[in-house]
Amino acid sequence: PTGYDVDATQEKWRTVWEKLDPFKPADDGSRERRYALTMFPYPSGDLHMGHAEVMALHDVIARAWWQHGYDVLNPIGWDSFGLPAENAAIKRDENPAVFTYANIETQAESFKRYAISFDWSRRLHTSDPDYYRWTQWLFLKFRERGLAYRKFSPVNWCPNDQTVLANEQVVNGACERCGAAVTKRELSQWYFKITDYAQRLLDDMVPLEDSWPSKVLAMQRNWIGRSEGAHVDFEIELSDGATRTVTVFTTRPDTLYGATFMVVAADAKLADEIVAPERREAFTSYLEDVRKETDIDRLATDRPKTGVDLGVTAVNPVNGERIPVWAADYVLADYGTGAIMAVPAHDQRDLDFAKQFGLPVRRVVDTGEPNPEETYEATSGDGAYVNSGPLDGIADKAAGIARIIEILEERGTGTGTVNFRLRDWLLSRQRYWGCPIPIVHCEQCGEVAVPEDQLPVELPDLRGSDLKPKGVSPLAAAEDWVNVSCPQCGGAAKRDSDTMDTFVDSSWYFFRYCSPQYTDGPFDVEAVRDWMPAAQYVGGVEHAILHLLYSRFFTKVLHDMGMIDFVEPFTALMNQGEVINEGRGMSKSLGNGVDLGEMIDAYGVDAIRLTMVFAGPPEADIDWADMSPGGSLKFLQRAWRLSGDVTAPVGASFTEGDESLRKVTHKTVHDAIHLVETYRFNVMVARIMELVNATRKAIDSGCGPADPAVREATEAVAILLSLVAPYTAEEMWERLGHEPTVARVGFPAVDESLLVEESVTAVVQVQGKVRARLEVSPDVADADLEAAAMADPAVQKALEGKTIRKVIVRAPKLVNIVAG
Ligand code: ANZ
Ligand code: ZN
Repeated sequence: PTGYDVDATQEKWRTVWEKLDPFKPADDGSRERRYALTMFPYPSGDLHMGHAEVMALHDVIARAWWQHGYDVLNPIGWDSFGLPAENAAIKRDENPAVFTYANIETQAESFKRYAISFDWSRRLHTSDPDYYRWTQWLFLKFRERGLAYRKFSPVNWCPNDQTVLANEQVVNGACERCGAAVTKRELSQWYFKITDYAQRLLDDMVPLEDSWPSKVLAMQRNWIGRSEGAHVDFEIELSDGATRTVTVFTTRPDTLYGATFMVVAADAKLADEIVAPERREAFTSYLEDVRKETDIDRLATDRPKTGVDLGVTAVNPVNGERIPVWAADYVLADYGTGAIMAVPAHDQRDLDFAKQFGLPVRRVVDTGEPNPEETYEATSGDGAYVNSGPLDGIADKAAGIARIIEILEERGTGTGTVNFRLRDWLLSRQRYWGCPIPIVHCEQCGEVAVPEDQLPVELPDLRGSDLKPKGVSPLAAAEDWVNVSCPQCGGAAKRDSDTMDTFVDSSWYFFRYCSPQYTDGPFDVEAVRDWMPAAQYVGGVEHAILHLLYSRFFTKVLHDMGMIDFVEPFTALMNQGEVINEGRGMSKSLGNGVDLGEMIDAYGVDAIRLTMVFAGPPEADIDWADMSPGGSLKFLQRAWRLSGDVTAPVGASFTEGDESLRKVTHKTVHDAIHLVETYRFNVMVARIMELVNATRKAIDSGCGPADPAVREATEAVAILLSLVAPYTAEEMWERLGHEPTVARVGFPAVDESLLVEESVTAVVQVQGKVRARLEVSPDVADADLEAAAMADPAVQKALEGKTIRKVIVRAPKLVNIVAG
């Protein structure tokens, strides 16, 4: 009955578009280029509601750029290495590639049906040897620059996935993927030296301030965790009479005179090395307990403090005071130097510890608050120094810190320093389905890089039971693969059997998109110069730290290698909200999942896309239970019907059309363009809806369907709708007598003269004398005009001390006030 056949329309236009290939950039410099990037999917199953949302939002931007006349790069690919495929392969006794590439095909088909304006010719998969060849190449380049190295150290270990995890992949002490409690293991692992870039990763965020979500910037800053302070050297008197220097990191060197004990991380090597023989037993048993705790537990402020006295003494470098040295869990081994000077009066953790073990408290800053020595409430504010020798008399923190650093540096017992929370990026994994590390271990030559002309080091064809986690990489057991001759000496050697974290693959894929078939390097530097940095990146806030930090790091290294001339990969970032249902995240256990395929079958692609875009601001969550895809479909049918009612011919002169409808049309187009640029897509949709209503009214009870303004309005609806509902828009465009594709016809030119709001001058008289002239709309209401007159300062002045007797309003021309 509606006449609009959703399924047939989808079928029809997909075929046409595939032939037209309208979203392949010309890439010849004839138009200004813009790169619209969206976070590439992981190929687990088919697309879901979350993909549908992010892609609908992302595509509004890409399609708007096409309509603006830009040459747009909007590529798609797959982040196709990773654990879930490997786990599935073990269950099915297959190679992970089978599951992976089947899912990729399913998702690609769904993306095509969903009509995202991708350039399909640039499709890439990170698990293709053509791709990972260059991941390996980059690894070797990083290594040449000293930015990839191997070290033996305690690492996070997931006992369930049987692999190490980066710090970033440990969430509240649990594995980010499977939720198992993470333990520590001593292993030799590969790292990227991201810490060399800590300061630049911070500094380069400044220009992103207005174009990245402040939340993401704050999370990155916090993760990098820059602290200014000092290293202070204490001499430790060991029980055998020897001494050794221990350096602490402090952000408050100015409180040095208040240090009443020292604390060393119980699990730091140092503690084990300095503990007095008579304290060793107590220390060892305490250390066993500490090993079981997570960092989160250890830093919690609300749990009772624990620790052991190590039985040795530290000497304060400025006053020679001898203070006891303790081991405790609240000091972390891998932050700062793993040792602190405890200043209980001005640090609550130290104060709690002092109280627990009866250690002295000495105030050295008088902040005007009650004395912490009595209250056991540490004070951390500014104030006058007391009990602090040369600092006494100084009245503020900054000056105090500067002065004590001067003193320490003069005496050679300390230096001002900056400390970062950021750790190097642990990149090796003991799993199969990842990019092999292109290194050979030779007994004679040690670590040897695989020569560039032998890349890629391809994965051997393993399947099922060969892949079962064994604590060492399954690749180590692939004898034929792992045993090679050394590229340097020709002797017997073994390949490195670890694979890379998949975040390595995703740290540079956006460069590859610029020249995906390039064979002389990871990317063609000229293509990257043409397209990058990406003008817009759209994706989930769950990548606020890991992926975005790593990608920024890679970009800086590529810059330093001289391959690119910019330092930040993504000029603007947008984080979409989450699609939830009945107020909660969708999950199998809650039974509230919504199937995207079923939704599309029921309402059509356009109605789902429109619902996603119209739901609210892009960054807000969408509760599907509150959505009305049926309502969206009804609206699309209304819009579609307009295209059948228009009777003015193609090419009719719009300037002869009905002026009031023309004004609505031009104002809508003008505003819609602005609304897209400011990410207010939902408001833009609301405006299109208003234009549809105005056009319907004009047809039914206004200028009628033959008026050129009706054609103009309906064409504008089709063009604007092409950003959100591509099938409906294309169908309308055809019914209006045009050739496909509406997606590339360009935004209608806005006639500025039609945007001017008319106004008339209203005169305000008091006692017959003109006191003010107001510019008002011709259809201003009497009450509004009266209020505007009364608010005018000149009118108020004229009325001072008088009583208003009568107000005569003749909108829009006159307000006459009688007073006395
Ligand atoms: C003395 C002091 C006095 C401190 C005072 C604070 C206040 P952020 O800002 O996080 O860098 N600290 C240093 N290394 C530590 C470790 N490995 N584990 C736990 N705590 C550690 O904090 C730096 C401050 O945290 C340092 O400054 C040190 O305590 C502590 F009134 O030194 B402070
Ligand atoms: Zn060798």
